[in-house]
Amino acid sequence: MKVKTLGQFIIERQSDFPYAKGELSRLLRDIGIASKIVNRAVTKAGLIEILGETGDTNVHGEQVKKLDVFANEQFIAAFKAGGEVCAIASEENDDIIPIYSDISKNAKYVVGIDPLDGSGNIDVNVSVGTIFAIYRRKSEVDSAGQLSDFLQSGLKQIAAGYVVYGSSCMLVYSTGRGVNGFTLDPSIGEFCLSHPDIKIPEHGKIYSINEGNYLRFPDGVKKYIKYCQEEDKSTDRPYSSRYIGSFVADFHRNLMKGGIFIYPSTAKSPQGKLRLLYECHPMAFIVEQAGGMATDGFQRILEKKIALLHQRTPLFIGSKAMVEKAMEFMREFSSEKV
Ligand code: P6P
Repeated sequence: MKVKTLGQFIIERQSDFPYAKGELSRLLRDIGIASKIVNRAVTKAGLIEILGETGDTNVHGEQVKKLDVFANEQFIAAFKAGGEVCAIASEENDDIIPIYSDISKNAKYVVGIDPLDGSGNIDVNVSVGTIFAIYRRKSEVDSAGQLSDFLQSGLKQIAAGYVVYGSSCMLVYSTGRGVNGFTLDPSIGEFCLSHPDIKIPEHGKIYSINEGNYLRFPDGVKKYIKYCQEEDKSTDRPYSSRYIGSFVADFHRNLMKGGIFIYPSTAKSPQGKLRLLYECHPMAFIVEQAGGMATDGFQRILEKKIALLHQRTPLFIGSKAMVEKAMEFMREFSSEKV
């Protein structure tokens, strides 16, 4: 098969954006560059003394791993050097990172990013990932971006994607015209188109949820889990339970094979654990572009109101028929609105 690099693909698809003068293309290129640098560090993490903890905790009170810090620095540096971004909202930073310089004074975009999701798994060699959401700024150009540029509906995303640092390094993104996956070919240092026009199967046989929290789940979630475990050959049940504890890896597997990932509200996390801006919005954008569905159990993720930078939300995401079934149980047994 003729190799098509990410750069060639972006230029080929540039005609999809007649009004864009290449800014989005350059922004996606910048993300690709930072991802390659992070991948190199992730694959060597055990060897270059970058493991272990910095001893700091991030805004969510979680132990910060050195690779978290490194990944965050790489993406921030790439966006600053690329000149297309006027502000960044990162899972690793309490507040937004405004960007204003000679090369970014006409920057049109802001980026929400989780630079290294699942970082608790780094030391045990489980796949981790980067998740990003790209919005057009609302504030005037020729100034740094502002908080209001990030508090937009998920429907306003102009692009979203993720990188999974696993058995191979894959970049999967959408600009609203389908979902395409690129695999890094280390021999040439390029992301090459490997999964054109990704579609998630309407039905799947995998459910992904941390059943350790079972006793604290809403009744609708408990009922859905039992539904997944019942014997019913006509609907391919019982399903298989697959949960790595690394959202990007769990999401990617289900996108490829079909399945549902659920992180519901629990007693410990009444609003769920995952963040709306830079985890749920981008993954909801992607899954819908691939024919799937993403809700908080009651409402479409992309239509939820966002009021806080690090706002959390319960998340039900994956194959459309499975998310719809789970929502039936939520309506019947957990009618409270989240
Ligand atoms: P739990 C990793 O810390 C993360 O943010 C996601 O990548 C993952 O899906 C989730 O938390 C796992 O959380 O509570 O099941 O360990």
